[in-house]
Amino acid sequence: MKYTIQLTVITGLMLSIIACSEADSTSDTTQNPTPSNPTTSNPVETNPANTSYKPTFSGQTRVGGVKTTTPYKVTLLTSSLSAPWGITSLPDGRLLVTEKSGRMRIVTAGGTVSVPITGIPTVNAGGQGGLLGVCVSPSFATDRMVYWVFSENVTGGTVTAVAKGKLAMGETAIENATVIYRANPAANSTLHYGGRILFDKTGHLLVSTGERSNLATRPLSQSVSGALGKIVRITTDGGPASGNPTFNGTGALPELFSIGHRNPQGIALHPTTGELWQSEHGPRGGDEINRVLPGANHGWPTITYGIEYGGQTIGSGIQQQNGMEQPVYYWDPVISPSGMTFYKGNRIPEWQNNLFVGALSGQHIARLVITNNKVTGEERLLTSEGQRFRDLTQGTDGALYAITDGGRMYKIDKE
Ligand SMILES: [Ca+2]
Repeated sequence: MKYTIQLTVITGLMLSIIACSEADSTSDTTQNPTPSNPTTSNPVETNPANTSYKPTFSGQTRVGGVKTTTPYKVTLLTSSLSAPWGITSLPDGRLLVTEKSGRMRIVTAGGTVSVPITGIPTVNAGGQGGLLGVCVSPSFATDRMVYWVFSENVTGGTVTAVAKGKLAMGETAIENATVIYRANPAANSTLHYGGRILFDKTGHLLVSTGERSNLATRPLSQSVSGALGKIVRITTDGGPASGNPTFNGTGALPELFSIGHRNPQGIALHPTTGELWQSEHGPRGGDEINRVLPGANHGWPTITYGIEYGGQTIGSGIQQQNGMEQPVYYWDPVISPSGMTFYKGNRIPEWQNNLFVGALSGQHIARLVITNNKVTGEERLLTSEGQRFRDLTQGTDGALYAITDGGRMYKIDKE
């Protein structure tokens, strides 16, 4: 089976088209492969693992590789963004993008980048912080409301904060920006903010927070009285949403949806089940994909498949414990999974309900085939671009749009 990737660079003029083809002897015999029955070959990861830990179940890591058979086209729309961090689709087909330093911009589906949008509260852009994830109201076409996550300076350090505001008609400003939620306690750290946000099916916000990456705050992932290392579910005014799970423990916060996370930088709702899925930066060898049900404890830092970056064991060095959820999938070595989305389009039918995850250190987009809540195939896309993929979304046109730390936005669509 041969397929062609065209890389089109658009800078007002079409400058170049680079075409390449690749022989794939493993897929020749399968016509119209379905997402639930991919033709798999050797795992895409070929480097040695960092640990000798064993997966809890078959298919929890290094599943067979798959290869997209539909010819698809990769278009570089722009290289002029500055450290974009979050991307979401607007109803008219344009993309709303955050930049780490504290700006938002609107990018057309053709790659034209707007002036910065003003009116956004100051962010602390040090370290891993800044203007982070973004989403818009389900009724954005009429209410024009934007919701975003950022790292905020507060007494005692910084917090992961959530704000909202209305995109003014001229699209050059956010009006009445208001901070609606802060993930306390503050920490003297500029790392592990989490930072993704989306609307669930009930009109409430799901937000991921990190454990702030120091040994003092790390255990707070397991504390129900603090909001670090959690998924929280809040109203559009920032209060705890109705129907949240109840966690046992003194001072349990009513906004908690799940606990035991390290640094979750990707969240998405499964297209058919509606359940929340999540990507999480783990320690060395312990990056995870999780299916996050309400009330769940995802284990950090008690259980993990990784070790400290210095090589030491974490905690008791255990990978399972009663009452703690197993990741659906993990990567060792890590790929640094960031923003992610399920593909719901019909442009490339074999991608239906697949999970696409941006990889930072991995410098690719991971395509995960998921069958009955298990990963059954893995592919690495855009590996030749040399980019740290920070976030991606599906456009209203059914294409995927991805942003990179290097300031690029790509469109990935049927040829
Ligand atoms: Ca975990």
